[in-house]
Amino acid sequence: MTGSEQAVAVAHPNIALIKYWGKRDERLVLPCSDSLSMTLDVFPTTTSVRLDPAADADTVVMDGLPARGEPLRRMTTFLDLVRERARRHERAVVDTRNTVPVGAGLASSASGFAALALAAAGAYGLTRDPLALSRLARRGSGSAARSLFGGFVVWHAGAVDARDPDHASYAEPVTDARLDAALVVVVLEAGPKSVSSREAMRRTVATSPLHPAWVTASRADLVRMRAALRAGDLGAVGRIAEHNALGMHATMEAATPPVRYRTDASAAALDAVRGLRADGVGAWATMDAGPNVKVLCDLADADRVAERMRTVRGSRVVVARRGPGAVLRTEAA
Ligand code: 2P0
Repeated sequence: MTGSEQAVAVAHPNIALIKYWGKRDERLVLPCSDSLSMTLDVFPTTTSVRLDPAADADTVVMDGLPARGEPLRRMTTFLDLVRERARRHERAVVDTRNTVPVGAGLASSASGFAALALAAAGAYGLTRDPLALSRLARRGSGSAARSLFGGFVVWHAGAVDARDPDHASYAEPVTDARLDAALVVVVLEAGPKSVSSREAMRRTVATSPLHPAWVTASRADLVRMRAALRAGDLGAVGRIAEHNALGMHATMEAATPPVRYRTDASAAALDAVRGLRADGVGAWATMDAGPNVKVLCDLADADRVAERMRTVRGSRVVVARRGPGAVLRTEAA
């Protein structure tokens, strides 16, 4: 099969309700445990990939500026994998535009590598199979495997003794979820984070005595989370998600040296969420590799939750709902 030489893809970020924190294989990006997320309807990434037979290196433009250093290296390594699989040699011209602040703990690498995987597979004529695309996106960034799909999504870690571990680790939609929730995104700091999640995970796995216990607890959380989604039980979903996220932060704070993403502003936001619950509003917090807080609540309560979260000093609040999976937008013949 030959590539269509150019493709444009759009993907949205996802927020994990059961977190991915720690790899058992760095090269293949195989996680220590399954994770489960909700894809958002805000902050999409749009990425175009065009093959350039005359070029001797990939060119990447991110948000209008030429990419260099580590971001460029990661994308080139990813394109090398696509070329190897497609048995093609042409270099690519990549243009990627985020609508989310890079490095703000809002998973721009998830939407970024999901869009890049889909666009690169389109341009180089690789697979269109969604599960295969999620495996491919995983190689760019673990959480990207989940952004291939809309709504609630589970990413299987795959059995440790699987014959083909790469094949065994993929994401797929949770088709029996009976929940339509909002995630109120509370941006407290939009600057780049102090420690990358990749390095933070590495350090946690290598040095945190709490990590094995969290992985074990996370497996049980996932089983309970799936049941809660099937039952449409928002309260259970929220409680499990908050517990799982706070446990993840505890594991990294117990690493040497500690990784601490929580700030005073995060603590104020978590207090505001507890305050909402004390007032009888169903609201539960989750946090990722940064100070920002995301609040899960019923769609009907989203405006009230957003209003309360805006009282946290320095916050910028965006209400997100369930968003769509990654799509190819246009494709030159
Ligand atoms: C998640 N995070 O499940 C977790 C929770 C952040 C906290 O996946 O090293 O950018 O590229 O596989 O996917 C962020 O880490 O890490 C992440 P790599 P990624 O959403």
